[in-house]
Amino acid sequence: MSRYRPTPIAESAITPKSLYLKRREFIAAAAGGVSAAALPSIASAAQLIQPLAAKPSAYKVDDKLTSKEDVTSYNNFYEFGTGKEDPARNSGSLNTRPWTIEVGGMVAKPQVIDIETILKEFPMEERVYRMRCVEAWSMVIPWIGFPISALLDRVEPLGSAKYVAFETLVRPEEMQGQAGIFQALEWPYVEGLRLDEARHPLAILATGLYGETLPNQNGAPIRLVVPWKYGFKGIKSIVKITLTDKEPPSTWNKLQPSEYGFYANVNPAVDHPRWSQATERRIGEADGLFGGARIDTLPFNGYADEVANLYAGMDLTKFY
Ligand SMILES: Nc1nc2c(c(=O)[nH]1)N[C@H]1C(S)=C(S)[C@@H](COP(=O)(O)O)O[C@H]1N2
Ligand SMILES: [Mo]
Repeated sequence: MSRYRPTPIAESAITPKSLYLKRREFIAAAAGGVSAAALPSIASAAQLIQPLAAKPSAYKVDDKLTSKEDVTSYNNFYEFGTGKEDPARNSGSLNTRPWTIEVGGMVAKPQVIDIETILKEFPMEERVYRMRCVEAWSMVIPWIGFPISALLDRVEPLGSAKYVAFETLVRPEEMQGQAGIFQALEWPYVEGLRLDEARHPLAILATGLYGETLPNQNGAPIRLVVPWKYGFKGIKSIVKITLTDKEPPSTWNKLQPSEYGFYANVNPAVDHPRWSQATERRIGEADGLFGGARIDTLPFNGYADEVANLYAGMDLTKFY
């Protein structure tokens, strides 16, 4: 395949700078040599994973699927620790029932919707999407979900609403990354989209993958998937959605605005200040020195035909 490239980057090059600086500060402050990596231990409960029926959809890609094993064991979910294996190891403690999402703000019909209602009333589809993390690794994931648009229709956004804000759960008793002295991020994890981006048919709320409900490490019971944007936009374990007229805060943008923009559209032409975005490491594929083949990154992650018109007038050689 012409997209393959033999240009590996070191894993050590991709830890966000502010994070290792914070970690160093923490180590300096901690008396008695407490390890910053040591998270408080929380008893693990069984995960609630069930078969989830979904209609096949026209949304698929030619790329080979990433194995379920890789999709569910190599994750970013800092509420459970900052290591790639931490979420799978630590997220069994999260109780995903009962679970509600509060949908409000600039809407005619604010409501609290139970996850069981969502699973019953929104028709689930399988969507095979590429997922491109800003750290330059990628996967191909068979999600199950439904367009965010369907949920928005239910609450009837007012004409004044221009953005959609999302929030993850805060529950340190069950999320050990929120519990210790070292806190990697400010909680809750927050994200946002422009209303027209959220209304795009590719933007979904995912409730499952590989034919089953979501494992906790992937954002159970419901998370955002916006395949043309860097992975950090795909906020997990959502409890609140708010329609607003102002650009909502975004966790990584707040932490390091020079490195993570609000839009965060996948763009091989605009490098991260500390590494190239021209290529990516496809997890699980042969030949890569760091466990994944190097392939070219595509504009809008390969979804330019569908979404580029959302950004007409924006200079796509610029960082946003
Ligand atoms: N709440 C929350 N959502 C999150 C994150 C996080 O740390 N917390 N990490 C983000 C990042 S950086 C990526 S790449 C994706 C990873 O999704 P996956 O683990 O299902 O592949 O989740 C995103 N959503
Ligand atoms: Mo990411």
